[in-house]
Amino acid sequence: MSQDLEYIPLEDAKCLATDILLAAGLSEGHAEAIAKSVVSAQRDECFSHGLWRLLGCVATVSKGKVDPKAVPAIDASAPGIVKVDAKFGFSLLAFREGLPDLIGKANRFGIAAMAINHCYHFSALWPEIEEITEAGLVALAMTPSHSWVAPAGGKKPVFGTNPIAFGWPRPASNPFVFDFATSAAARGEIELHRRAGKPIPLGWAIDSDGNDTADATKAMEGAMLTFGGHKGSALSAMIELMAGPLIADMTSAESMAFDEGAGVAPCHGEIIIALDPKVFLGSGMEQNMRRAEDMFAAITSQGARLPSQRRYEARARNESRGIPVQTSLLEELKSTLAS
Ligand code: NDP
Ligand code: PYC
Repeated sequence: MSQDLEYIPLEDAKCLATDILLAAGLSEGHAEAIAKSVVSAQRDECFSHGLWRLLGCVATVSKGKVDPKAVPAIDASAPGIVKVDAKFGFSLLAFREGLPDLIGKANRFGIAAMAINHCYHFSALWPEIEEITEAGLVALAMTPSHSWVAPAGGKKPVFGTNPIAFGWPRPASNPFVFDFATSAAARGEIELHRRAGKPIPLGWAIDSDGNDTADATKAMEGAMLTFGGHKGSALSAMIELMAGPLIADMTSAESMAFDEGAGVAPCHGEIIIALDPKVFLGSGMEQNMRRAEDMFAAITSQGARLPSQRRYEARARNESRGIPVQTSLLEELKSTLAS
């Protein structure tokens, strides 16, 4: 597959993504919410959750799994909880619809959680985290996926690639944000290696006989591995529990069974927790936010980088020069409009 890159204006990328999603049959709300996420990821050079994901969205719709026009229903009746039933639509519109209540409750009670249920989920979590830090809140989000990942010490998939993301608002800088899969790499990374015909690093996955593999196809047929051995494994289990049974939604294994071999986006829940430092700290807000800045300075002053720094640099670069897209991917995306 050609790795040649083209740089396309941000607005063109948004229009292309929206057109593809509308042509696939998604409602305007879903198309806008999805386009915003995948274009942001492409802009920030997070390619595993960028424009390429549109192909998966189109397949998820064409296989009749997702409701492309689902209207999320919000229940904000409990004090610190917002429940959003995505009604088997994609997750991003449900997040957008529930966000004002999540922020309002966090401002009021100091802490609030949003449970999104019955959603097809394929996106990076940091765009959601950034929307919460923009409101001055600390944020934590997590979600299961499909059971592709073996627990540490085992060889059979139980967990999803289960991302966890955290954000801390900073008065004079981009927020501190990290967002990573609890597998050694996101499945999207392995898929991109497969598409490019490249080997994957050892330690990411085992083949179906339980042997280490650098072959992306064999890795996808076998089992992925957790990051950090038992530590990633325990975090992954926590995510299954927090965004599964705690919110009465599917685990990654249940999502895989629900898929019935269609091979489309996972369907499950997501939990997002927001904390308002103003409520925790009151008059101590400024002083304590300064202490956080001291910690960031202790990291960066020795040449270490903060998570998301690479992403923010890519954003600054690409907002003016256009966002990088592989020529072959661009052609593949445009061809979905012709079919
Ligand atoms: P990466 O391993 O690429 O990066 C994870 C995080 O670590 C990023 O915040 C990154 O910041 C930071 N980071 C990387 N290198 C360094 C470094 N040297 N020093 C400090 N920080 C660093 O992510 P993954 O492949 O694990 O995940 C990619 C994406 O996949 C995530 O956005 C995640 O949400 C998504 N995902 C979604 C799933 C879903 O079910 N919806 C499932 C699994 C993953 P930076 O970006 O600046 O490099
Ligand atoms: O890259 O692991 C992944 C993933 C799963 C669901 C969406 N992305």
